[in-house]
Amino acid sequence: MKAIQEAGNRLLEIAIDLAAIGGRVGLFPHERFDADAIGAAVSFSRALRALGCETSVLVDEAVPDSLSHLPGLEEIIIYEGMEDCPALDLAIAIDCYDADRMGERGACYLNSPLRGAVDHHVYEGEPDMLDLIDVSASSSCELVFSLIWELELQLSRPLFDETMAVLLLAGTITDTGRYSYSNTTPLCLRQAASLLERFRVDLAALHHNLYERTTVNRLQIKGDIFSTISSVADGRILLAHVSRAMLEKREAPDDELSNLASEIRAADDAAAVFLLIESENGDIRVSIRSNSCFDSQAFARQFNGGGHVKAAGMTLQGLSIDEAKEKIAVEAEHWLNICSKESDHE
Ligand SMILES: [Mn+2]
Repeated sequence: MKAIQEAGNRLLEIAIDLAAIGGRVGLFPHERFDADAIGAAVSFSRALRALGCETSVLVDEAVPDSLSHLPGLEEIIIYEGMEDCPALDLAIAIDCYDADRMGERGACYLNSPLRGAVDHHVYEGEPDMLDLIDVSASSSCELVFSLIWELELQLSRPLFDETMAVLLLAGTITDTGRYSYSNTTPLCLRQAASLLERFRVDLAALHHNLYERTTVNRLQIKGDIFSTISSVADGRILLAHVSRAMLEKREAPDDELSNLASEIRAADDAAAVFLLIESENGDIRVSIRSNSCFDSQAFARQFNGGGHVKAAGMTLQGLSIDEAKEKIAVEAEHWLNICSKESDHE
């Protein structure tokens, strides 16, 4: 806990020092950013800019339609190559902790003399001096809220604004499944209360945009995906997939599909759920959701993926969807047997 606090304090000290000289800070949310990654990045960017830093939020791709309702996203820069890489004094990975999850932008991140992170994913190895990684935090937005709150206290001036309020709520709401997953913390609920006290946020509209708004195509692709669900291990492992052909038929984009993995997890007896999404380049992205003893993050790590205990992701290359399913089914059943035995002994 102390190490986490120290990393946060160091990050703030450097930000305050840089602000005094108009220093340049780059924020790097993970590739295929979600509401938490972009919400945390843009909120922190706004706060640092209010302090006096020059800031840039660099992303890989345009804002997906599903997040276009969020405010403040005009400032993000879509990175296409090193010519888009500004000279930086400090680069901060957001909702990830190293260049591996940044695609091409990794080169720009690594180019900065000082590098840090704000993240809540399970990590390997030792965090660096400026890596604020707290796996007990609900979201990166929770961590960014705490950083901005601390800056307000230290500098005795308001820094939060209405845009940040919506962004920080959006990130925490989605990462906690509307404050319903086991990662929901008392702190993130207090933070939500504080934002609602200070700013006018249309919570109903935000929830509608994040959870209810849909299109006929999306409903159809959801039906298509659910109809592919197959089960192994007596229904304790569920697998579903979506191929490019399925997406093309419905003219549906492939963002936000990982939410469907969470929906599948609600099936009675499901201990582990795998949703396989075929990427444009043929790679298969796998969203993993689990209940019970199944550790999604540890499972994903053996395929170079990562995430959290109950929600993780990984990418498989050089396999067809069927081959990938087969491989995962065998491996997952093995894992489930081991962890079920271990938890029986406890
Ligand atoms: Mn997150």
